[in-house]
Amino acid sequence: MKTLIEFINEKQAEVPFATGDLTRLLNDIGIAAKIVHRDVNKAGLTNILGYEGGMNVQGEEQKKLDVFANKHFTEALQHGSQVAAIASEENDKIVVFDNPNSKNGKYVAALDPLDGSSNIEVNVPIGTIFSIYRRKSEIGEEADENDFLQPGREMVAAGYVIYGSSTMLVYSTGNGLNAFTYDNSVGLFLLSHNGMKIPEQGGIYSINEANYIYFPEGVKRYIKHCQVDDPTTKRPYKSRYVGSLVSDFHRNALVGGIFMYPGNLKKPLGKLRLLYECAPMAFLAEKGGGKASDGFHRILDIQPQSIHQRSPLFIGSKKMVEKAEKYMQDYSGEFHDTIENEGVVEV
Ligand code: P6P
Repeated sequence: MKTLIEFINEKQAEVPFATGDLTRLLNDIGIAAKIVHRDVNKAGLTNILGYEGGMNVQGEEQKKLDVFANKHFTEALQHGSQVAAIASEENDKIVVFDNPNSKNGKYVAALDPLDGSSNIEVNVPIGTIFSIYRRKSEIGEEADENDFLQPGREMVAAGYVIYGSSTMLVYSTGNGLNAFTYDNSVGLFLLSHNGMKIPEQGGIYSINEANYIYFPEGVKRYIKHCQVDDPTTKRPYKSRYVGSLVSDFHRNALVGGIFMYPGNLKKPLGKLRLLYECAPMAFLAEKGGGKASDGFHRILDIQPQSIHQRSPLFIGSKKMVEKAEKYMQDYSGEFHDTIENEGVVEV
């Protein structure tokens, strides 16, 4: 079995002029993941469940584990000094690391430290999402918000940790998608899926149908397309919805499927955040042969206007995303202009 570090070092050897900074950065993320795994895994036994008492930029009450995860991933990235600043779901503004070494960091990181934290109390899988960009500001200077306002295609690495029946770290540095399963007995992430490929077609659709009456017509018709009884196209598909992006994505990445969090008439850009949820998952989807769009625009081509900007998300098996996009274009074309008026700019 190959450890995460052995694998990263091996891959670094394949990348010309790799300096090892990204390797150290990914190693630091692996360490923070182990710390969060330890406490997520025994959350029921320790005083780590419940509310921290604060409110994050999402207007959501912060869970103790949200703050705990944010602290450990932030410290891991600051300690490593490859990262000059981070943007996090849990922080209103970017956090610029002002220690001398971090100012020389080549990268910035966008984080959702603990996505799906509302599921913690009921033992449903939750996850950490991270993405790494080369900074645009001068090395040696303090990083700034512009370092984060890059289209997702500029990402140099992205990944997620899923704290589920097993804890797994899935990441890509641009060449394929690889997954490591945490072995508690040795305290190591071991390579379990080398070169994950997202099936082009799947049999699962994943969407919160409680919002059905507000969905665009194209989404309503695509849902009905999934439910049609047509064995020749293996429909009806199964409906599966965990309510945790990382978990819903991970299942579809392994067995095929589509996850949708569309915009609706009340919230045209939906709920999910472009920078630290949609873009990293889109990067991973594409590296695994899948697809990700907002119904009209490739997620990785959208130019973020702000670090907490929202985006509709259709992600997973390529053919299923393309089918959903076709329904959006045929029945909800007006939505294209609506979301561009909300600030969606494709570059
Ligand atoms: P809803 C979790 O709160 C999250 O940010 C994602 O992980 C998940 O996909 C989505 O929100 C679930 O939202 O509105 O269906 O509860």
